[in-house]
Amino acid sequence: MALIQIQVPDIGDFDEVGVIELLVKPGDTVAVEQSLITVESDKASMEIPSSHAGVVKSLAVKLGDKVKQGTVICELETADAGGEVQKPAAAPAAQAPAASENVASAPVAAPAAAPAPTGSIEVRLPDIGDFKDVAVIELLAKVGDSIRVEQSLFTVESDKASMEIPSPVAGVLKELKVQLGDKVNIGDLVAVIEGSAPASAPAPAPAPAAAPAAAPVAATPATAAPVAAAPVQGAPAHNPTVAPTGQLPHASPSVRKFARELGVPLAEVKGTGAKGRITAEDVQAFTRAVMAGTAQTQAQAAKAPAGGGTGVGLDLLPWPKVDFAKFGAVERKDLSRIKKISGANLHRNWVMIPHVTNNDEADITELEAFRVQTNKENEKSGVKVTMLAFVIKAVVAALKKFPEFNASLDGDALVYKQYFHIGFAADTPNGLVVPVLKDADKKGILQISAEMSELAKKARDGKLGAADMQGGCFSISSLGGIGGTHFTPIINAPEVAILGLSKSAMKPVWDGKQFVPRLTLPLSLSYDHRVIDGAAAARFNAYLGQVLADYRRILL
Ligand code: CAO
Repeated sequence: MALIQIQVPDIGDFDEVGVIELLVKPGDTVAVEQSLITVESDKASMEIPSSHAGVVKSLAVKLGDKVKQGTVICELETADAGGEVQKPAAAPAAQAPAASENVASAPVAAPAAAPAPTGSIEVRLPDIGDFKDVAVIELLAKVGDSIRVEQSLFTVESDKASMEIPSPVAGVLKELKVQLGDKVNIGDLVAVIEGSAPASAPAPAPAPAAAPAAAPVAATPATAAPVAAAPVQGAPAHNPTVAPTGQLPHASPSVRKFARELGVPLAEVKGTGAKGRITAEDVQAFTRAVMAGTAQTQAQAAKAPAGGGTGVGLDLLPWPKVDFAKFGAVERKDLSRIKKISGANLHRNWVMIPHVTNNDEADITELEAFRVQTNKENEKSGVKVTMLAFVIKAVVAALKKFPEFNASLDGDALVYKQYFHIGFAADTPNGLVVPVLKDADKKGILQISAEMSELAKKARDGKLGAADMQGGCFSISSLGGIGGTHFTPIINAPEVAILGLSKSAMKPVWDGKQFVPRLTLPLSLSYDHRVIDGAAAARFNAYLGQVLADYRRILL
């Protein structure tokens, strides 16, 4: 075991660069080459990797610190036996473009110090360290732009660093030879500039990388003088004709990579780091918000329905955070798996479907008498008939009469189903599930009752398979065995309606001459108002009531 100090290696002429991200914390185990911190100048950001493997004992830098070569980043406990202080190896190639060993001491001829070239000048990618195939991630100038010396032309990015590549000469950009996503290497022709003497060349700036910056890097065509652009620190602000650097989201290469892996459009993420920098946490928060439906990417918004609307989230207040234990004893229990899944579905359906509930009542006096009689006659069969079986069959008749209730929205179209699979909500110890009784139109009341009780048992035993819960056209939620007068059931998307049954009760009903006692079943029909009009819902519910009041109507 040895305790060693990891220092900032030679990062070229970068002097006093700011620490913008801490990528490890005490206690973390780091591998060789694993990034420890991210530093940033105004033209480049780079991650500084560890020269050794070990466990971080303490961090010697904090956000906002300025560091340079030799600054201690952290203390690492390594398996090596060795000295107390271990100098970092010469900056690894992958570390940063600016980190080639010879940079700091190399006599760099700053482009602005050279005589201003004229005519067509080929700009080639300078030596940016041992980088191979770095990606062009942002174009900062376009053909026809007037370019100043050291004005950034485009940004490249490796997995550890991103940097802007400035023009070594002033002039008009005649050709930009790179496109977004291109992979470039040292010596690649990246632009052609029609040279002109700059009105006032900026003072020579130290070039952090590119020792051979001023040297021709490839065969020189007779007509054009090749010049390698050098990444320059401290270059002047951009020309207003150039797309502002701000268009490129301000984030470190690792955060960009993270965002790319998740498919997060970084330009839409709000940065909460220093100077609006996007952190990994920002990307995570954005992803969470999109997944929760409280935010939308621009691409999602563009796909919004023809009706228009920005469709951007609900932008609600955050959920209240209360320390309940402050007010009394509490016990915390995780939600069951079923509750988590059904909760997410119910939430989506409630938020996305414009629900309206039509309440009505059915006179089931005769039907109940028939049900009781049927159960008596079938006592030995072991199959108990409940009102729900009759309602399922009556619902099938109503679906046949009002086909838009047996449909699903698919974009701007309505898909009408020619089968009749009816889901029913079943209360289980672990939460709500909705098994689906298939082809209810082809089955009699006894068969429906038998299958329903089989499915309800499977539900309670947690044995329902996925197929048992798929293919539903319309759902029924019956609370009749429990109580209540009316309620608002939530539609089970992509269905367009659901029927809620409450407890039937004897009520006095006026028959034209007198009040008579009638068994009355409350019907609560929630419907998707995008598909079903209020009048249609009232007709559906009224028809259902008529069928339940006189079951012979099913035969008509
Ligand atoms: N009015 C009065 N009594 C009713 C009734 C109604 N509308 N519906 C059923 N009953 C009676 C039954 O006749 C039965 O009485 P007996 O025990 O005297 O025979 C009793 O209530 C229990 O019925 P049941 O619940 O066993 O049978 P069911 O066919 O009505 O329902 C099932 C089956 C699986 C739907 C039911 O057990 C269930 O889980 N219901 C809850 C559904 C639910 O949670 N919905 C809410 C979803 S939204 O959160």
